[in-house]
Amino acid sequence: MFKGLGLSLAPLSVTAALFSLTALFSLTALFSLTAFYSLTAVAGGHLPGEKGAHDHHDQHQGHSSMQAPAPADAKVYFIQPASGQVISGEVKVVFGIEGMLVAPAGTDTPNSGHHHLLINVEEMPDMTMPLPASENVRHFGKGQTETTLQLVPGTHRLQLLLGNYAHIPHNPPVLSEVIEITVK
Ligand SMILES: [Cu+2]
Repeated sequence: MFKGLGLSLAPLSVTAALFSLTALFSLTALFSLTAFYSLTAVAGGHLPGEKGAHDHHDQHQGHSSMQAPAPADAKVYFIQPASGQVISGEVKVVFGIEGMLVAPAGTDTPNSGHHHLLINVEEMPDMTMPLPASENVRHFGKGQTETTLQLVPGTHRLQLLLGNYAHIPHNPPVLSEVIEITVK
């Protein structure tokens, strides 16, 4: 009787085990699908809570549209000093421009910009953003075309970069060659 019960219970246990397994797999499949859809939602569009990603998107679009086009032949260059020049005391720098006009910052005139002088800049700033202002990135937002620098003795690298009315480089950037001078 006991043995008989055992035998008759066995198929039931197998069925139950099979059923459990099936249920487990179904659940796993359902979970995977749900996870997949959630991931797709995140990748496809920003969720309402994803402020950071949304801001970045807006900012990027905003600056691209604020990047003014520049004619292909536009250029900026140093009228003085000459590359390789050795200078005692202050350094007078005169900026040259061709194919574009100098306009003060804040004045949105087509094909115009104002000069920025990059001094010993190791890493170029982001060309799609307003240029930072520092000792190494000097703005001439009043439309100046020359300046006088007090530099410590040694070699220095100078480069000109035009920025539009909002201090954003043009597309393509109007960038001079790098010159190197030595201050005694
Ligand atoms: Cu500027």
